[in-house]
This record gives sequence, C-alpha cells and structure tokens, in this order.
Amino acid sequence: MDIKIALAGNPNSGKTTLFNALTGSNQFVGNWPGVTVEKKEGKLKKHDNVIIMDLPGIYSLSPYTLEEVVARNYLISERPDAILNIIDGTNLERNLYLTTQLTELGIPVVVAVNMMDVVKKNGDKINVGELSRQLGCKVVEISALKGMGIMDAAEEAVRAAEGTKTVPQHSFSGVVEHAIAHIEEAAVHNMPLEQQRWYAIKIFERDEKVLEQLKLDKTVLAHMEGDIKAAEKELDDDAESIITNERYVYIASIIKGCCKKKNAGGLSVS
Ligand code: BGO
Repeated sequence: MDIKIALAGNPNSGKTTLFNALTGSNQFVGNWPGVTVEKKEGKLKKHDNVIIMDLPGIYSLSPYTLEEVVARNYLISERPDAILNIIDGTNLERNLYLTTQLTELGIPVVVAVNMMDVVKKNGDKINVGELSRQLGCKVVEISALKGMGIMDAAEEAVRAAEGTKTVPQHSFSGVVEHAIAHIEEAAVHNMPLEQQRWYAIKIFERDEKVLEQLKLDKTVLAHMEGDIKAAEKELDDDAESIITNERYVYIASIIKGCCKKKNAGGLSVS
C-alpha cells in the first residue's frame, strides 16, 4: 500500500525547492476540491510506493485563511501517514509556531530544518538533538537548495509513517490543561486517542470550523464553556490568545535550549 507523506511549512521555508528535489519530474498538479488553491503531489524518487503531498504554505492551523483551511482539512480528514515539516533554520521562532500545532495532530512528524547552509555561513548553531528531544519528534538538518540531507529527511518520514502514532508532549499551563482534560472527557472521548488532544485544544479556542464539524450537544457545550471561561478569568485573556501566547512561551524556551546565534545581542555588521 502507498505511504502518504504531507509536506507542510511556512511560505518561503523552501517547501517548493524541497518538493521538486524529492520528486523530480514525477509530479501531478491539480486543485484542492472546490477551491483554486494549487494541489501538487509526487512520488518520492526511488520509492515508488511513497507519495509526497505538497500542502499550501501556512503559518498556522487556524481557520482564517483558505490555505490554512485546505491544509488542515487535508490533515484531519485524510490523515496522511506522516508529516514532513520543513522549517527555516534562520527563522526558527516564527516557523516553530506551526510545528507546535502539527505535533498535536497525532500524526507522526519529522522536522526538516532547512537553510542550514545559511545558518552555518552565519556561524550560528542549532542543537538538533535537543530540538528533537524538546519537540518529541525526529529532526534532520537539510539544505533544500544544495540537496543536503533531503533524502535522509524523507526516509525518516517514511520510517515515522511505519512507526506508532505519536502522542503530543507539550503541556499548557495548569488551568488550560484542566479545561482541556474536561473537554476531552466531555466531547471527544469517542475519537481515536491520538486525535483527542488537537480537537480539545480547538474546542478550547472556540474554533468555529471544528465546532461546526462536531455538532456538539448544547448541554455539553455549556459545560465546557464554564471551564473555558474559568481559564480566561484566571489568565485574564481570551482563550485563543491564551493558547497563542503559551505556544510562544514554549517556543522561546525551546530556542533558548537549542540555538546559539553568533551575533546574539551584538551589533550586526551588515
Ligand atoms: C529564491 N538554502 C538557501 N540558501 N536558500 C534556499 C534553501 C536552502 O536550503 N531552500 C530554499 N531556498 P521556496 P516556499 C530566491 O527564490 O522553495 C531559497 O515558498 C530568488 N528567487 O531558492 O520557493 C529558494 O515554497 C532570488 O529563493 O519556498 C527561494 O516554501 C534571490 O529560499 C527561497 C534569492 O524557497 C524560498 C532567492 C528569484
């Protein structure tokens, strides 16, 4: 049976360069159903049974842009066997925002840190072992432009696809976790275990697309709303911003433990 790997990343992360390098001329181009967003898929070179699905470039899995909706609909309804998440190594903070969401989906993720030629040229250092430990998934250094590490990254994704489903590692603050646990129990306990957390977080954020899809009972909704409001009161913010802020705090702690910038704190000479 074919193995499906979704290629996900921010715009400008090098996704097109990587997709072309991995698939060569073996590509099929169309549109995502019902929308004019381009859909590309291709066979991984030398692996006839591995399909790489190129998702639109996105910054987040929120429900606000057509590209985000297309990408997340594909991920949550088709559930590819693995996600190859390409991130720009020169811009980790912004790129990891999507990564923290992808690793919550319960689909195995491999992170490919791209632009390593530039990172190295700048004299910066990324400790990929530590990054991998923090994110709870395999991390591979690549340069899509130079073709460095790209087959390793794709083959790691194939291995991840064949392995067990991941359960997310990162925890939000106590009051948010409390609400998420209640939501899991009240609304999504019938779903496969690895999918529950992503849905519970989206319900906490009052994500309209997910609420529309799940068509939850009014009393269940009211019960969960109590937990969400309690978290909002305690943290003095709205639920969606709470999750966003906590993701950035988490990312800052990851970066602190994994990255050394040569010119950090100093003046740039360019
Ligand atoms: C231009 N290293 C370096 N140095 N550059 C890379 C790498 C890498 O590993 N990977 C990609 N790039 P896309 P999305 C460009 O097009 O694949 C470069 O949006 C230019 N173009 O070559 O398009 C890649 O699909 C003129 O750069 O990304 C591209 O994710 C001057 O990153 C850019 C300089 O890659 C985005 C660069 C006319």
